[in-house]
Amino acid sequence: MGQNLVYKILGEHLVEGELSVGKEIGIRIDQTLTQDATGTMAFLQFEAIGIDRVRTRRSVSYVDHNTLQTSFENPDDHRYLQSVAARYGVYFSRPGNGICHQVHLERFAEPGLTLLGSDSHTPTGGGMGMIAIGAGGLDVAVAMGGGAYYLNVPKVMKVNLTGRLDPWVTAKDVILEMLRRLTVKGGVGWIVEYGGPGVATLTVPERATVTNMGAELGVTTSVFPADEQTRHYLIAQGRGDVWRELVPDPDAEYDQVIDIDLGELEPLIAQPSMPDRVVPVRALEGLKVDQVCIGSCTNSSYMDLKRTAGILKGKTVHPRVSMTLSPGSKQVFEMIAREGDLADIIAAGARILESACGPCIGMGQAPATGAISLRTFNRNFAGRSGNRDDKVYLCSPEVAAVAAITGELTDPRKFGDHPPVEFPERFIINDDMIITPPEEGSEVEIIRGPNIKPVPTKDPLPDAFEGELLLKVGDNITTDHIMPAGAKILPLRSNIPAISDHVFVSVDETFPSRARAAGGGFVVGGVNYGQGSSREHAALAPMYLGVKAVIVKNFARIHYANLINFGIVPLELSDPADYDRLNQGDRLKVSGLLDGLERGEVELENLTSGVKFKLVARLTTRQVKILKAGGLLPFTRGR
Ligand code: MIC
Ligand code: SF4
Repeated sequence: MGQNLVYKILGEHLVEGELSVGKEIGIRIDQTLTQDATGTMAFLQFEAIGIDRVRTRRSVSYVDHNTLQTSFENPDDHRYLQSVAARYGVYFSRPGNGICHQVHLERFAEPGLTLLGSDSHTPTGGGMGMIAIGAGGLDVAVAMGGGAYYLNVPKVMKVNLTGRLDPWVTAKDVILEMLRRLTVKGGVGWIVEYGGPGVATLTVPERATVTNMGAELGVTTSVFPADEQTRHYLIAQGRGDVWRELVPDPDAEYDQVIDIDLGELEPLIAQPSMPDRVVPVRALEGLKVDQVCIGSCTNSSYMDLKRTAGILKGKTVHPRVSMTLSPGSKQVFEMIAREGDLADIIAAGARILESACGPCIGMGQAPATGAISLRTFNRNFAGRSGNRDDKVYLCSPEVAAVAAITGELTDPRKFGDHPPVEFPERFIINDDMIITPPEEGSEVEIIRGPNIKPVPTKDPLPDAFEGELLLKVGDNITTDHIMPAGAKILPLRSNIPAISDHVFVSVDETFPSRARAAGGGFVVGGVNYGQGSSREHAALAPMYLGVKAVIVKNFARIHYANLINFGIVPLELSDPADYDRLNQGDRLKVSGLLDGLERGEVELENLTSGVKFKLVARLTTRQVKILKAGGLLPFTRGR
């Protein structure tokens, strides 16, 4: 039986376990990436583990999220990150150099390697033929220390691409089509491998748009083969030497195969406020648009911005519309500047922002009350833009740019000729904004600002605990609900006591004070609980408030691991109907944990109603040990 690409790369990196679906394996991590919003915590944890130098082939620390400096916290964190990188042997990408995923793809990604990143969109690297996975900061800290990364072997879905995209139809439409078919929970437990003759028609940055937004499907990661397109891109990046061909065996097996004919796709758009609410653009034509934001790790590559410029050239942004542009990297920014495209974009009236995440994470550019905002990003979760009642739509740069001119959602195919853009033979290569760490870092002083507080830890797990059901929520709760981001809260990422005042505030403002008053308790939720980002603060801060267990119908992958890493017991309802037998304010007791977690079943008693039932604990032996130790940090230190 032939091997698929996913198992080939996993197999080359296997250090523990066997490649059989559902089984836990440990894999060696070649590269890591961190960013400033998750990185400060990750490096504090790395320091706490107590290893003298990173043991990966390459670790890169990026500053791209918390770039708005309204007070001292963010710049202090940047200084900490720069000094800690030099101390421990990590490459440091300075603020201004661009969004981690875009820069990593350009300068560091290599076919066949593994990459673990403390950001859920790390799978962008799958566009380069690597197994690139998003994880919590603590998992990345362990990997930086040379530890394996553990995951349950996912099933592999082949997406067989045929045909070729029509003009005005883009890679964004490929992933929106995937979201339309599979939904935001459809990918949990899967890796997607793209294949088929259509693959050869997509450039590496286009593939990266697709793998990037695979995160929104809930998949562990997505991967494309490394082929002639990959070689061409690497040569254009001056890195042709790292190319190697990587394709599945001709008789490779998959757990499922689905087909997408690229030639049948049309421009698509995701409606508020979930990335899977996808419809054809033509179905919403005429919708008045107030804001257009182009950028993010999904859609701010060279070609994306060249096409945007081609559409805007000689025109003016519609009077109703406020348009912003955030180039994905300094490389892209410099190239469109030198080639004159930036001038066309400025002349059209776009507001030029720095090369960073910006509006995608609510770092400015919140839409006005009731405004319709069209963004080329990957997430439109309610309130993420900074406005609780926002109406954010997700689409391609082409759809966004055309709407910026017409002031309303327009099928771009009616706009005229698709701007002709050539893929560059050579990108501008200048890595001066990436600081190489010194050979020997032990003398480097680590600079800490006053907002940087130690990582809180937890005691070992008791056999039973009781407490109040503090909050009951529904399906598809995101980490943006649990631990909101945005310009006001992000500066507290390195201060858990302070950030914990914001847990669940967009769902219930009283949550933090009630949790504190009750001395902690339980949270109950529905399906796909914790989807979205990798931010471990969505586990750490509730842990700090005393949340002991989260009981839901099922979990999203990264958040599930983060809960375990911080000693919060993740439990599933064995019968989804039990959800209705739990009410906010009930007093609950979970018992028999020490044995029960190993057996996979614990008992829950609702002390308010007198009802008892079983809860499922879906944990590997290793995860049980971590929970018993009080989390991954005490567990790792203990070893
Ligand atoms: C996001 O897109 O939600 C973020 C901000 O990049 C997060 C990481 C974070 O919360 O810092 C992610 O995707 O993991
Ligand atoms: Fe940054 Fe947005 Fe990408 Fe997250 S999704 S890394 S916030 S650009």
